Amino acid sequence: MASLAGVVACTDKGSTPPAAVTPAGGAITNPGQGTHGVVTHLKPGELDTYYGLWSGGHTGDVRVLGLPSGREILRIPCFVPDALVGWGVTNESKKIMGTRPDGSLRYNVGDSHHTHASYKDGNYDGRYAWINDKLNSRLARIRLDYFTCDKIADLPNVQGFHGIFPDKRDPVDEKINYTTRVFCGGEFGVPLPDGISGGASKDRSLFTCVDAESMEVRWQVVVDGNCDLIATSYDGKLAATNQYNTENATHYAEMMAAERDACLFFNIARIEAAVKAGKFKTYANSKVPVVDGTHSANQDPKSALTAYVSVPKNPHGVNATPDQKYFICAGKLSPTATVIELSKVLDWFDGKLEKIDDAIVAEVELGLGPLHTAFDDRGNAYTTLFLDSQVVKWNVAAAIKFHHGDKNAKYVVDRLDVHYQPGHLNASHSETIAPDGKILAVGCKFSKDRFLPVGPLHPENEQLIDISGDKMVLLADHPVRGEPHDFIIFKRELVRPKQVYALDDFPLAVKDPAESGVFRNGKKVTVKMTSQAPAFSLNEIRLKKGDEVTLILTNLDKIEDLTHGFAISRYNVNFIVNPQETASVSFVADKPGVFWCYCTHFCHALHLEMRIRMIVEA
Ligand code: CUK
Ligand code: CUA
Ligand code: CA
Repeated sequence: MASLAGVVACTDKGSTPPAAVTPAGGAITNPGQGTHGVVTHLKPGELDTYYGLWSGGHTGDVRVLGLPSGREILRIPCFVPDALVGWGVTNESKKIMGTRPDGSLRYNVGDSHHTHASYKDGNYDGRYAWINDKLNSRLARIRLDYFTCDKIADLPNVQGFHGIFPDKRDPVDEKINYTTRVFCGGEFGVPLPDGISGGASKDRSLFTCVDAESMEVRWQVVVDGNCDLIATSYDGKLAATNQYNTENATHYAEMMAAERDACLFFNIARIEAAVKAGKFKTYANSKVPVVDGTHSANQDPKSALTAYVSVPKNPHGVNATPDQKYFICAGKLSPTATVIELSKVLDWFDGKLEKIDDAIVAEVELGLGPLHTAFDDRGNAYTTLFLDSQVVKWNVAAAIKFHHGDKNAKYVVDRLDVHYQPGHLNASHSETIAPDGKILAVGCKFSKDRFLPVGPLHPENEQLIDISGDKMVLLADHPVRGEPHDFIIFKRELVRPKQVYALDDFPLAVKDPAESGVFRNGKKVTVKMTSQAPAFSLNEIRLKKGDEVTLILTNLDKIEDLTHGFAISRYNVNFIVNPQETASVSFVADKPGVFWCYCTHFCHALHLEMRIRMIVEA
């Protein structure tokens, strides 16, 4: 009953801090802690103060969490079919996901890692979020007005598409102070049909730019070594990726051969100009312009598209500090974090800094296995230490002082054990100009003994940490289905989701029950139908064996939360229509007989009675 202590202590609405917050679970404490303001246990009916967008990992979706409670509110399917909403079942969702010539889904598995949202004026603007599919090199966009996936882009020429980050503004046009591009890091080298700048058959990784609005692939950059995670600068001028495989190796042992790898910078305005000027090539399988970002082609700083900053062995995450000045590249195989000053990188591109490595303003020891870094509003960074199973809080300014010889500069502020082996972490509005320094979520890869045992597959353990004080305080454990990797946290005021669709947004909408019917054109049959609780507009659907059927269903109910489902027994059809939404499915009526079609979403006292028959004549 230890957790009850947490319940009793948390009687507050969150506006004024309670006298003492007992961490959920009771047993986890950080001795010597005083008052902290984060309440994880909400009273029934209370709403969370933050949204969390969580990558879904193997399920290829985005999970929406309420924070600080950690309650999962929604899953937004993107890359993998979803039986609740009929994602991968309806024609509309299949069109977004992509199909083969026979109409089946091109892919029905995924592996999503990174989710990030669109920016305006350096902060989230609540328009879009994006998520990657590492497995099949796809980028999905979520529109945050409906919390649905509306477009998926396929990246050509790459495998192992890993990191993503939206730009935060345009590098040239003063007026464009919001996200217009999403940058994507291709991790695995693949053979390019006819090479670039020599070495025809050498495997290559590419950095890809996708247009945030159209979701078309705008351009790509061939690089030496690999791409991995991505960071973008607040002025829109720079993007960077950490490189752990500057060796261009195909086996892990060789990937660790070099003592230092790189953080690779991209000069966005110059790349755009090169593409405009026609200085690119294309490969047979796509029309996407590909520019040359290799070392040898970018020796002259004044014309270089890329700059390779040397960082210690096999680095992992790269993150932008909220003061807009630095990128921090975590060491992974090195116990260090490297702080790179962005104005100096720009100086190098202008010919004003002689050596690009002089852009490094600190390289400090943090602990074993540093992976990812988040930020508060007080100049502190929080880095996960995978091997040490810790989060280390460190002060960036003090680290720079220490690096420059001030050995009294104590840059490590605090350490906290987490459970266990953390990968990503993120704090509220961490990578924006407006971090609020309140809560930090940590994605622990191993949960071991933290939850009831359930056989060989353990959940991961997402831990919540209060970072509002000097010391970090562990607040809660949450089991999550594997393997989210990454997430962002933002204030709930940022989005105002719509709860009812607009009929006119659907070209196929059946706007009046009187339009319902079975319309035949030879073998092609269109079924038009509406739903209004507790009935569908047709009592039966009569078909002939072999008919090629498209069934269109519009939900005419206008009330929030009044969703209907439509499932056809033994026909592999099940999807939902939300209020004022239209969806369609196509199938061949290949089995004669009588098949019940019924509402699968509890909508009304007569929900069970909401069913009709489909009669397929032999
Ligand atoms: S990678 Cu998973 S812990 Cu895919 Cu973002 Cu670092
Ligand atoms: Cu309509 Cu249940
Ligand atoms: Ca390496």
